[in-house]
Amino acid sequence: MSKGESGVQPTKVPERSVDNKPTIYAFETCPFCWKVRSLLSWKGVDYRQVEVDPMKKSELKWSEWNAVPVFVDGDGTQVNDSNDILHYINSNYEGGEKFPTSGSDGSQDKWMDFSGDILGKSILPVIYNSYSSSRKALRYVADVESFSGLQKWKAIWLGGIIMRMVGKSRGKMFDLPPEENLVHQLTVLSDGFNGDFFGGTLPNGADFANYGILRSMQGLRGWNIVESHAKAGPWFARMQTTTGV
Ligand SMILES: N[C@@H](CCC(=O)N[C@@H](CS)C(=O)NCC(=O)O)C(=O)O
Repeated sequence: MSKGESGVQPTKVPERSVDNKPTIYAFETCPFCWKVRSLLSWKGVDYRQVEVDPMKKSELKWSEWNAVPVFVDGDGTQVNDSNDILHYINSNYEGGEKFPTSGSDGSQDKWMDFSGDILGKSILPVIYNSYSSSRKALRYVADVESFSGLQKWKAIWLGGIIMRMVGKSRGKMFDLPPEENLVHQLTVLSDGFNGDFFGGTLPNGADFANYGILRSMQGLRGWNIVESHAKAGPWFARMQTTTGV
């Protein structure tokens, strides 16, 4: 559980924006971070990513909010929590059509909440289904140049054990077994599509939020479930083409 407040923070932290560019503090495999990355890419924003050590989170020690993503704009504005960050970027950046603001479209709000409350929790027991699939998901750290050898080892081996436990506990939230539950939740998700996207002919906040969650799974255990889903699979492909990530 994160301390601190979600949303736009009262104090600016310009020293935390890399090269004075919009900067996202993230883990490569974090589903919530992919939500933000997909919107930034769709808008064509030139941004920087600081890879946070998933075990110690040392790169985030300066922030009271100690979960990723944290967004720091070029002027130092700090925004916490993925849905708040999506709304901040939507309101403050040009490029692409703007989607409804928070609270102004009940359906968009509902599906944005679904991304974290249900879909984000449904993918974890599928990806982190065994110690070996958990280590596979964490193997990306081997390529992070800023991490030491020991950090990489800990992230893969200790992180693998922790994520396996997290996967198990998230699995208990649902009645169905993990794979069947994911299929079911993708079918529930598809009910929200309004033509090509949740937003109709263009993606809205619900599209970026749910796409990001699923994008974090691409190439990992269970990815075939998303790819082969009759409605969510083609929607995912449309979102990938549209966002370019
Ligand atoms: N509600 C937050 C959830 C963020 C979250 O749970 N991030 C995970 C990574 S996927 C995290 O930082 N976990 C580490 C921790 O909370 O200590 C959001 O939507 O941004």
